[in-house]
Parts: sequence; C-alpha cells; structure tokens
Amino acid sequence: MNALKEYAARVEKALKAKVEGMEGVPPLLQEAMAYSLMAGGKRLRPVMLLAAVDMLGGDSGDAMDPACAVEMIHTSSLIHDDLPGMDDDVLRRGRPTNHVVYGEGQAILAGDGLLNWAGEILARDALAHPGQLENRVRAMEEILRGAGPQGMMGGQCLDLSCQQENRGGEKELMEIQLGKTCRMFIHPLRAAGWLAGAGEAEREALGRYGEAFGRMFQTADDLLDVEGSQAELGKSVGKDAQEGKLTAVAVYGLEGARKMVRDQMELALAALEEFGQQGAFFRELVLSMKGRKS
Ligand code: GRG
Repeated sequence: MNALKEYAARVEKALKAKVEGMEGVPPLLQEAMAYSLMAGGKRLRPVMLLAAVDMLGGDSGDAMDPACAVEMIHTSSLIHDDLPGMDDDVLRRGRPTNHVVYGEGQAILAGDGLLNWAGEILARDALAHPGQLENRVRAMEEILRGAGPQGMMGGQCLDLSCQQENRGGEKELMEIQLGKTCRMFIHPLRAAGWLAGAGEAEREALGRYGEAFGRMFQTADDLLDVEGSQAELGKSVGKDAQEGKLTAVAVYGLEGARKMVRDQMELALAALEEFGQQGAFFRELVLSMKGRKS
C-alpha cells in the first residue's frame, strides 16, 4: 500500500528528528530509548492518526507531534511487555529486546522515558496551538486514556492475571483485546477527529473502526504466533500456547480465530460507511491486513 508507506516514511523522519533533538538526557537513556523507537516498527497507529486527519479534511502535517507521541507510547508498551516480569521475550522488531541489551532496570527507564516524553510532546503541542487549545487537549486526553489504566494498561493487567491464574474464557478474551490492543487504535483515531475538528458522529465511527480493526489485528497476531515465521515477524513465535495465554486461538481454535478475523474485517468496513469515498485509505488498510505476515 503506497499511501501507508508514504505516511510511515513521514513518521519515521519525524521520530528521527525528535530523537536527534533530545537534550539534557543521559546518553545511555537516550540510546536505550532510541534503540527500540527507531527499530523499524510498522508505525501503524501514528499512520492511522495522520490518515484520519486527512480523511476528515484536516492537515496531517500539523498532527505529526500527536502521531509521534502515539508511536512513543506504543514502543514503550512493547519494551515493558518484553520484560522478564511480563512476556519475558528476547526478540522484538527483529532485534534483541531492550532489556537483553541494556539490562532490566535501564529497559524499564527507557519505556518510562518514552511514555513520559510522549505526554510532554502532547502538552507542548496543545500549547503551540492556542487557537485550537480545547481540541488539542481533548486529543491528548484521548491518547493518554487509550494507553492508560482504562485502556492498554488495564487490558495488559487482565491478560497477565488470566495467564498467571490460568483462568478466563470468551468474556475475558473480549475485554483483553479491547483494552490491550483496540484502545491504542480507537483513541488515536478519535484524537484525529478532535485534531481535524470533526463531530461526534465521525469520532464514533472512527472508534467503531478502531475496535474492529484492533480485534482483527490482535486475532491475526494470535494466529501468526501459531502459523507465522519468526524471521518475517521479527519476534518469537509459538510462545502463547507454551505459556498458556488467553488468545483467540486458545478460545476458538484456528478455524474459529480465522472466522473472527473475517467477521471483524466486515465490521471495520461497515464502520467506514460514515465516510463514503473518503474512507478509501482505511478500506484498503483493512484489506491489506488479509495477507499480513509481520
Ligand atoms: C508502559 C505504556 C506502557 C504500557 C504498559 C506492557 C503494557 C502495559 C501493555 C502491552 C500491550 C501490548 C504489547 C499489546 C499487544 C498489541 C500488539 C499486537 C502489538 C504489536 O503491534 P505491531 O504489530 O508492532 O503494530 P510494531 O513493532 O510493528 O509496531
């Protein structure tokens, strides 16, 4: 998808400038933060924020700071997710994980650093737009809430406790997916609505798309853990079953999980009806996930 590549290249460039422009940070912390941030993720969440701003008639060039903040938060969650106290993983984005290279303590700080830096960037972005202050602060609230205890962190908490206590079924799976994965799509997309000055009906539709996209994406991720290749994914495979994780494959089986991907694709496409022709990028994005290998 060319548009996806173009948006991702813009995000990459902006992140690089941010990392290079960091001042007053101990070199070790700066290096550890940059190690994971610049390791070549797909940049899906910031790309979707920018594309949504454009779709709604806003200026994505003026939404790059919130987009970078979203990617920093996402990367911070990956660093923490890989820690020995969580998923205990050694490979991410095709590289040894942050704690393998820098040690556990420094990796915790690198994750914390990216999370805090994202908050700082969002606040500064709002202050730099006095004419749009309320909408920019609302966008900031969406992004931070999506990542926080009611969002990704809450989902991760439930995921971890189900795994540790060897419990949970469909209900818990739905909650885990919503919190851990969907909220990092729903809220950055809704934030794009605020940034572009869209109305509640559009933010609602973006939220519905984000939820369906997130469920589709996480279920495909669960399938890739069984059927994918470590080389293409750049992360370990086969760990979910080994560690007794509550995944879509564990709950529904392989065929059931594949059906869930198809069902959520339909729901995501249906949510785009709100946007008519303008929704082309997001329609293509859903379809491009069909053959997803990484
Ligand atoms: C410190 C912000 C913070 C959070 C702590 C650890 C944690 C709470 C949450 C982990 C959430 C998590 C890792 C969810 C999985 C979502 C998922 C499918 C991630 C992979 O996303 P991709 O494929 O990765 O977009 P790339 O590398 O391409 O960016």
